[in-house]
Amino acid sequence: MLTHKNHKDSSQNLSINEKLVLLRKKMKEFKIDAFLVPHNDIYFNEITAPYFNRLEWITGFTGSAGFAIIFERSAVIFTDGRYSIQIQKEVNQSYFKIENIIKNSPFSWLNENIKKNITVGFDPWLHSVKEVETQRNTLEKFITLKEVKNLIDQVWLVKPSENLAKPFLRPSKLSGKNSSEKIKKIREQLNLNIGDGFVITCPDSICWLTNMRGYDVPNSPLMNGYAIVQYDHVCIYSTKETYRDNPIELRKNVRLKYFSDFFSDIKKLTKVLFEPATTPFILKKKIAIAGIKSERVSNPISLLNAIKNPTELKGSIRSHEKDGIALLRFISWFKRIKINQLDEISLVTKLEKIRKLEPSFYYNSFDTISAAGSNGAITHYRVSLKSNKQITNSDLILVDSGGQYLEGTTDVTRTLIKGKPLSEQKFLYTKVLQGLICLSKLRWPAGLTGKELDPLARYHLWEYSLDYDHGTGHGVGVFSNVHQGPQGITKLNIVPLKPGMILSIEPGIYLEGKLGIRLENLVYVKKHKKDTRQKKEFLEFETLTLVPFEKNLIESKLLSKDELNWINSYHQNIYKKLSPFIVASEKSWLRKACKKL
Ligand SMILES: [Mn+2]
Repeated sequence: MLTHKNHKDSSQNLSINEKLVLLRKKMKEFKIDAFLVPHNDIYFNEITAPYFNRLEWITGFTGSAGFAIIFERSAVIFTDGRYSIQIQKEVNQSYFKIENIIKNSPFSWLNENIKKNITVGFDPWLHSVKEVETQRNTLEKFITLKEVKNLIDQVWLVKPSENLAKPFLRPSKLSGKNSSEKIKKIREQLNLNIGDGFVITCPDSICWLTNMRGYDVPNSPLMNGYAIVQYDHVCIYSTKETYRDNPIELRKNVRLKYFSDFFSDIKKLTKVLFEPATTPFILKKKIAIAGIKSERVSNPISLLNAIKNPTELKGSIRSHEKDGIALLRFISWFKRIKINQLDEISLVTKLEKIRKLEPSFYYNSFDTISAAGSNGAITHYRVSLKSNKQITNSDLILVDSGGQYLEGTTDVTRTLIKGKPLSEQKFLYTKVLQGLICLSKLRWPAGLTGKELDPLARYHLWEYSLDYDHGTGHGVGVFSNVHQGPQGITKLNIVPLKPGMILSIEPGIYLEGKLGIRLENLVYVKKHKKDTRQKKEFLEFETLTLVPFEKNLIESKLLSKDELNWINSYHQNIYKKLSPFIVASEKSWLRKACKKL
């Protein structure tokens, strides 16, 4: 599903400068001095449908995380370390100043840089209740936040269509729990009485609760919509015109209505419950106007959704077997084919073609990253016709990709080489691999968080004053978002790891202008057997990903005996799991790839 996006808006034929002129005219009309443009849509999706890509439209930046502030005469755009090289290539710096969002958030930037009275406009659908309230308290007195219509929409006249498709039901035999059981659980956790309504504006939570999926979000099988959970049923609200005056019953306890009914149905509730961090500010305003009782809660679904039940884990395991077969076909093709026929795009196309052979594969879980040589240093590089690089024998090739299978979601990174590697390439690859092994074989006392595990994946790099500018791992859904919270292995994540959670382990090393190496497996958390002496509960990871590492890049003499044993048994397990499903020629390739080191 790789789309080579055209950064020029051909339909309206406007340059970035012309768009900024139009927007600034509107800002004047609405009497604001600045306008906030976040990346997210009204559902706070990470990957947004083209219809919602306002940040891209006004700045040219295509990354999945960003935020711009447009002033009367200047503008500033923020993103994180993953996109620091990409943003310089995509965004014209004579119009936009570029800032690192981790070092300086947009609001602290405003506090530091604005020294006069200004009014900053924002779209109340795109900023959460918590964000607006916090910022109103922390911003300097002379900076006023003012709700306005989305001004980009006022000037972006030829938008791509919203393209909403009919959702589909996912059988309970794949989800492990039916929607009635899930609704009951939410009712109990939130103490919902008849007449109370819990508002959810997050598609991932809605789809989990109702065992339903859709086609509205690129790379994630989700349906866009808001929902109200009541005592014994859920009502979903979609902007799809078909449901106007024509609500449907999706399941016995799941209704689907048109979006305009959302606020009128809220008015009928005795009490509204919502999570401030993920609910758009507009909701708070509407509740206040209607004078309804409200209560702030944390969304119980995010944790329930993160802890996979045995059926969901079984599905994820199955999807990783299917993906392992696709990857073994891809890597063996890469090794076989003549080098002059290889460029970055050909890898992307071939891998997708191979994955598509599996009937339960829907589409890629994100745009494949295929990066040769120096392009590998651009952490979230996405190849375009312009950047496409021919592959040479000496290049390290970083391929980060994943699939959405009906059974589960995958995400895997391997770094490959065609020719004979240099000793520096082998050294760095092995250091990254040691980080992955260290976490993969770790056992830890129950209760630890991702923040506490993160340094272990960096230990072998830190020893040589090397590091990477991204988290070590993220939570992963089951036939849902490839990035799914609340768990994660990062410097900031303080969610205790619990059995059933799926995470990635993906350390890397990047040398700008030279190379990029990343290795990524998905794992899930499970209980480790108790020791009889202390009887303390310990946890460990079980690896899901079944893809051999690049043997040519492993410097065995740098590995301890334990690390060698880990790799050997990992490879042995791949062969055991995949060989029943593949033909003789594939078996013999895999046998070699998994041979003992
Ligand atoms: Mn990943």
